[in-house]
Amino acid sequence: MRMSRWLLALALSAVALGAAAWLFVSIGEMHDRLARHSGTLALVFLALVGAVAVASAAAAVRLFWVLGRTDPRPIKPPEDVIRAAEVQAQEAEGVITKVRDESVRADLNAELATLRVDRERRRFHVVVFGTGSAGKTSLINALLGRDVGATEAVMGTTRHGEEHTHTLEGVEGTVLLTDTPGLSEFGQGGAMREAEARDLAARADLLLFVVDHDLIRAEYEPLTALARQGKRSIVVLNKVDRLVDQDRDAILAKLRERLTGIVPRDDVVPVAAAPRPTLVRVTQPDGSVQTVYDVEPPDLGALEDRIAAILRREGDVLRAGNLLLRAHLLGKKAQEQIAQERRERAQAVVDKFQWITAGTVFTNPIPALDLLANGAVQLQMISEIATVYGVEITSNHVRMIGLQMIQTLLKLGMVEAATSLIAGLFKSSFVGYAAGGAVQAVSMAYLTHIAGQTFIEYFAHGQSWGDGGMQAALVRQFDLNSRAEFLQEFAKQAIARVLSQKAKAGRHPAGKGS
Ligand SMILES: Nc1nc2c(ncn2[C@@H]2O[C@H](COP(=O)(O)OP(=O)(O)OP(=O)(O)O)[C@@H](O)[C@H]2O)c(=O)[nH]1
Ligand SMILES: [Mg+2]
Repeated sequence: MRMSRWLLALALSAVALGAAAWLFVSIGEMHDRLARHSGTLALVFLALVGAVAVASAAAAVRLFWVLGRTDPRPIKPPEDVIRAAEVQAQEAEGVITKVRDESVRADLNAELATLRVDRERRRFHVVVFGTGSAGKTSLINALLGRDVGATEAVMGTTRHGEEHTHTLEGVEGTVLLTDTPGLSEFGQGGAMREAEARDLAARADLLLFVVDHDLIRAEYEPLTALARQGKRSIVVLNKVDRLVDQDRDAILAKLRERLTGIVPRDDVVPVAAAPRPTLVRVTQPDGSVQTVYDVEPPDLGALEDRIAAILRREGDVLRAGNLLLRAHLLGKKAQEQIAQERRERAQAVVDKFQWITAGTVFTNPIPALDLLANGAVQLQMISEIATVYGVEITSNHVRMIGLQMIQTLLKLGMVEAATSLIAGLFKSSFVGYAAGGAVQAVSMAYLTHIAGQTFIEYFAHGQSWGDGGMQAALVRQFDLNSRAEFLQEFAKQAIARVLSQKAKAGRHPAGKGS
């Protein structure tokens, strides 16, 4: 693009030079003719021509200067993006304080601190990303000029993201180069490493997507997804030392064509991060011929220029936009952690009450309907789940939704359904325990479990039952919790609990007596 503009400027200069010569001769003739009439007129004419010439020359110089400047002016980031990033970071900070797990909270706070340092200092996060063995670590080693990471022919050499500080000529500020594990690795942990790599890529200010051939599907999909989300990316065709010029150009052309509209042509660049040594024959001064390994230095010129040009021009915009995105992602991560912690605590509440129910029914077998109608256990469970979700709920409200739940369970025939499901299970798997109140105890515990799960969903979704109201929510939970393996495990645990309670109850009087 720039090349063609230069050629055009040169062609125009040649035309202009010809025209100038012709003009010069004409001006001379005109001057002589005027001088014959009046010397003053001739002088005025010359002065006018001189002024026009100076103005044209100034315009031409300016044009060349604009064309010749290596970079257009840097783009300033919009103020509102910077402010929005600040607001998001503050919101994230508020959410993080509610995280209970100390080590997770410390990690989130560390991420927030990094975010704030990145805002104060000019630091660019450049993440090197791509399939296994494309040469990501080799590229980082070459950029840094020293070996910071192991490189191997096999995939899966880099196991975790690693950050290295780098300075780049012509770029004001620090570049933080992040190495990532490869995409689409097979075997254990490959998928987890890929998830980590994608996570790091999502947070990059600038992405270096390394490939060592034309794009495969496993590369095209993440690259285009990231680029479409607005992630600034340079596609690096590595290992070009292995290719003859013609093949290198063909692959570059193909990459550019496939990425039309996704990655600009100038941002697809060839490099050789770690050229393979070649055997060459050298003639010694004594005339003998020796074969030695010739080690070529890395060839990164095009890439370094491109990174510098992008960071100089768009660096601040990229940084601002990305600070906003990272603050948003951080807030979301903290929210997810809180949701998970609450779910775990709420789950523990439900577990506690389902086993209390099992124990109560087992020791004094009362009809299911009586237990439901009494409902004290269920009401207590609702209050405790509400507390986990930080919801203030009146005892009247608790009673109301508790009653509504019992009515819906009855209306849907879930008491019978649960009892027959459990009875069937006892007949087939727990024959010895079928006597006494075991079936009823387990059935009631199971119903408490279903009701508890439904209440967890209700509070987790801001006190909403979702589409179809409480009835649909209950049916969903019944479906989710009626798998044979789950029921089997549930019944096994329930039996163990009631038996141990019974054993304890049996031991007590004896203990007192002795
Ligand atoms: N011929 C040639 N080989 C290269 C070049 N760059 C890297 N390699 C080789 O490619 C292999 C993989 O390089 P790595 O840098 O480990 O690749 P990686 O992408 O970090 O791999 P993982 O960490 O496993 O994802 C090594 O054997 C390197 O020597 C290059 O420019 N030319
Ligand atoms: Mg690596």
